[in-house]
Amino acid sequence: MSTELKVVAARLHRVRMPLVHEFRTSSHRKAFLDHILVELEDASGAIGWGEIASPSDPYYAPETVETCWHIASKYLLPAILDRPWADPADLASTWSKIRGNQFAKAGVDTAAWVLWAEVQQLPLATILGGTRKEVVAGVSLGIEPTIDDLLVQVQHQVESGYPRVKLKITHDWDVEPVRAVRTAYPDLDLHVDANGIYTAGDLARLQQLERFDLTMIEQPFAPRDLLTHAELQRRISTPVCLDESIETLADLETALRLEALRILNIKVSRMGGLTAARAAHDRAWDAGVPVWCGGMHEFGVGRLANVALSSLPGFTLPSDVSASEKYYARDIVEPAVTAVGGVVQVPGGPGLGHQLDTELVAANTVGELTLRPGQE
Ligand code: OSB
Ligand code: MG
Repeated sequence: MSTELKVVAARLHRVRMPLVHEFRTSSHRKAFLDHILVELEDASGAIGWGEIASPSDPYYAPETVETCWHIASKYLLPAILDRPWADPADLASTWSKIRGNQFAKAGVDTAAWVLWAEVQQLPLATILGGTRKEVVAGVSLGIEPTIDDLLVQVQHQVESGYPRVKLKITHDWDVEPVRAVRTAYPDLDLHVDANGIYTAGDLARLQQLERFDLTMIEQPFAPRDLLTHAELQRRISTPVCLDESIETLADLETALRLEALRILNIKVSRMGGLTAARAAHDRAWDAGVPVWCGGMHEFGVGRLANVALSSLPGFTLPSDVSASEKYYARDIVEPAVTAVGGVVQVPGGPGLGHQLDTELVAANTVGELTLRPGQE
């Protein structure tokens, strides 16, 4: 479409929401999240929302909520304010000189996509090229105090209908919990995620996981350690999946060349937005690598962007797009995102397809900033 858009006002809202269940990985622990909602307003008055889903601390990626606020308010938003554009990909190219800062970029890029969809009155999934009407969700379960606590969580999620369960693992929480869950659920689609805690010295330990018929082992080694991922993949038949390692298309190219992965986790946040996430999907599709959409405990805005992305044809594995209620007592979108039998409907309405609960957002806002042209 040739409509020209122009962002005439941009707002950042730092919103704090408690998780219904504390979440622990090999690298961090959290009970509440501060995500930054990005609100872009077009000259026509249309609004697009995006979500910067950075964790508070730099343990998953180098960014924090404060660095995202700084980069968005000082660099990303000033670069796009008052600048005519016709396609969200044009906007992302205005900040091509800004290195890294993928989470901050992702929130602004998503808001631009949603604004574009709103102006065209089309669903976000449709303008991305999505083909599915519904997407299959899995759940990601953190490290629990005991194996019995973990089994309670798995039982709850399996009874809710989720067909795939991912378990967070670390040095003292790998073979035993995986054995316990596999014994209780012999046929469950089960995978593990180490968030990069292991090193080359742990290859033999990771090989012990082979016997549990896992769908994949996600990010066993540090993000930049592609060679050890390739070494593990040569030694095991369980597919290695990369998450933290892949922040750019060039990272994906290198990993494919090294045969360091057989499955790709695509996160909108980690790739720096929907434009790059879709490009990663296209490249993986060409390479014959199945993909799924990872999550960062997004609030409703980021969650619906993940659902839209997951409707692209290459997302053939269950994605971390569980229902809102797994994370939040009340989500910031109305209606909340729901899953029936582990299946989430792709919204058919324009933009994100759900309304923002502006009252809840206002009640949970802990910081706000408005930028207009000339006032940056
Ligand atoms: O590695 O996928 C990860 C949450 C925070 C940081 C890293 C990860 C995760 C998850 C959550 O696994 C997935 C979800 O949103 O349900
Ligand atoms: Mg992961």
